[in-house]
Amino acid sequence: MKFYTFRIEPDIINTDLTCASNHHPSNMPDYKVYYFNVKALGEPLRFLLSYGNLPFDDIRITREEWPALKPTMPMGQMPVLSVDGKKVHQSVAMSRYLAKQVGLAGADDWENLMIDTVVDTINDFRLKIAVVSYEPDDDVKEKKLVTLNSEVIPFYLEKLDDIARDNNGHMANGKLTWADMYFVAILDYLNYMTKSDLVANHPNLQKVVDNVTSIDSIKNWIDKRPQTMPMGQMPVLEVDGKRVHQSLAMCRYVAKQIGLAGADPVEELQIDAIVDTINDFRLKIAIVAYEPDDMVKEKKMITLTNEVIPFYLTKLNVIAKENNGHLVLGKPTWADVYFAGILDYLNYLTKTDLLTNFPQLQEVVNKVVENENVKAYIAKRPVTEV
Ligand SMILES: N[C@@H](CCC(=O)N[C@@H](CS)C(=O)NCC(=O)O)C(=O)O
Repeated sequence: MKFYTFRIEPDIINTDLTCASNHHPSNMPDYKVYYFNVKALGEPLRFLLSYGNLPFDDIRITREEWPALKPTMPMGQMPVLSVDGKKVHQSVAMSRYLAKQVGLAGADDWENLMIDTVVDTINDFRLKIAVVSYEPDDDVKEKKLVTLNSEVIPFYLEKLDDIARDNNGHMANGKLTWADMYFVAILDYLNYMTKSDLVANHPNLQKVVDNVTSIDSIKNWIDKRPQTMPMGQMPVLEVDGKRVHQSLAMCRYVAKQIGLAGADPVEELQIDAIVDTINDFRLKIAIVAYEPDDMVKEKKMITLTNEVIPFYLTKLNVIAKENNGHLVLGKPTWADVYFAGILDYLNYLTKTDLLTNFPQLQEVVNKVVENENVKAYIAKRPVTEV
């Protein structure tokens, strides 16, 4: 029999889209986990590899990198596990495989069936939560949340808690298996989507969590794993150990600490309106800059360059003129700092010097970067492309 191997520029994109599976891992395989910088579906793989003390590259892909990498993944999704360079997918299938490598599979077909039934149930539960959590229409979501919270969640938790009780603090077979790892690894994601602590009133499920998190290798992994962000995204500001997110909310807060917020609610509103306008502008640029389809991008670029950019810059330039070289209230506010701070990024995205023909806006930026403290920060900050 002849096996055909299809490869797309393996040296460049480092992927192996082998159709016939004649690939067998070595005795000490080189493992790589590809996923976003969140726990979610990637965490069971990281738990299992850590449990077995199997070294792995924990590759975390940013949203910006993803469009280019997507076509190199077997089904255009992650998590993906690379075993000696062979990329495999499907988080549950990969977990089942890794469990065999680290001694957490069942001892026979029956035990494996018990594990599979509970893992598939956890996954049904996850999907029922996700369908509501990711519902884009607020009214529909509100309705769906009622059923989720009053029926679906209690039903699953009660059943799963009974299973954990009957299995002595485990999810199957009365002993530690990958079903326990899967449940505990994915629990943070379920808690995040439901904005709750799902095991709080389910002592047997809490016991499963305790059993897994008290294993030394898991404890080590939890201690050393990257702290993922409240929304899996950055920037994040840490204030006395408390992490907060959303760049505008954080800037608004910091502005209050340094006297650059408005003097009263009306002034605050005026600042917010300008900052939100700058952000609308940024998003309109980003949507074109990150468009993955070249033809579409070219078309969008025409409107962006001929209409959107001149419209925003002309408006903002008039505002800067009326406000004496500031963006609002005729005095320094965090709107000026926000604009000056984000300008390099906008120039990078548009591959231009946006302010060339907008002297009043340039004056806003000059005033910010000539501030002694800002100047000192710029002089010492790391040099980056963006
Ligand atoms: N059934 C798959 C689902 C994988 C999946 O939904 N991956 C999502 C992230 S959790 C993804 O890659 N989304 C990005 C995309 O589809 O472009 C699994 O369990 O691995």
